[in-house]
Amino acid sequence: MSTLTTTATVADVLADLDTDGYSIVPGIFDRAEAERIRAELTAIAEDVPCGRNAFEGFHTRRIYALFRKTRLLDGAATHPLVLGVLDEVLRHYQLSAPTGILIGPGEPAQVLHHDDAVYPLPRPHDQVVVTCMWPFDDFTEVNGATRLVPGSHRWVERSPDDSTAVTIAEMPAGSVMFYVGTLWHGGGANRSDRPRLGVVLEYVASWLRPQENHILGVPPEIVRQLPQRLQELLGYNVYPPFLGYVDGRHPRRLLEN
Ligand SMILES: O=C(O)CCC(=O)C(=O)O
Repeated sequence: MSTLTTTATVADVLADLDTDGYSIVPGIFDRAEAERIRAELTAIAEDVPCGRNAFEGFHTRRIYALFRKTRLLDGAATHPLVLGVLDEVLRHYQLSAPTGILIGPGEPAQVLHHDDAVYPLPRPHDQVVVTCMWPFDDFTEVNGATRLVPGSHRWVERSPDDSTAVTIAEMPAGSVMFYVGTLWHGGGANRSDRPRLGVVLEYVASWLRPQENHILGVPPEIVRQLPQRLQELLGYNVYPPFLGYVDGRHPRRLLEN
């Protein structure tokens, strides 16, 4: 069962991830909060150009450096259900690619891919990436809901082809969808008349380089104001015994100056 109820536990999500590679939990944000986030990110996106290639989407606006631009996602990034799942799957992790994705009308479906493909790791391997997709519109087949290939997280030398069965991740705004880094998926085609907003908060094992360089993307004067757990997720952490030190010390010390 990859769509759970609002009261889903870490164990429920882990069971879905094991079977299908993804799990949907509705009702994390109520409608009003989801709408507030949608309004703020839509305003931010007004200054953002459309994508530069088919993967980003020529009709799609992507908001990068999210944690410099809004405080409304701090709670999503550190939600107890999310951290509980990540603790089990990745153990020690940080944010990799936090991105607001407004798929615009007329955008065709994105190529299916898996998020850990950016790391040259031979399959099979332990999970090193987990992505949380937060829809701030109702995701539908018409407006570009994420497309997934259930079970493909276990594929070793296989890639999707024309015969591959694809599931459309329809879900209400305010849900969270987890998927593991080996799962084949992609953004859907938007055949509606308004942009579809989803925020991906992708996390990676802390021994790997995150896709976005948050240390440069989010200035220290902002990071200083954030909860310690979020600072850690933005790169102010040390993977034992000492990956990530600065001048021989924990990077958190830099925030004390
Ligand atoms: O927007 C989506 O539904 C998924 C986007 C995605 O997978 C990506 O850009 O890597």
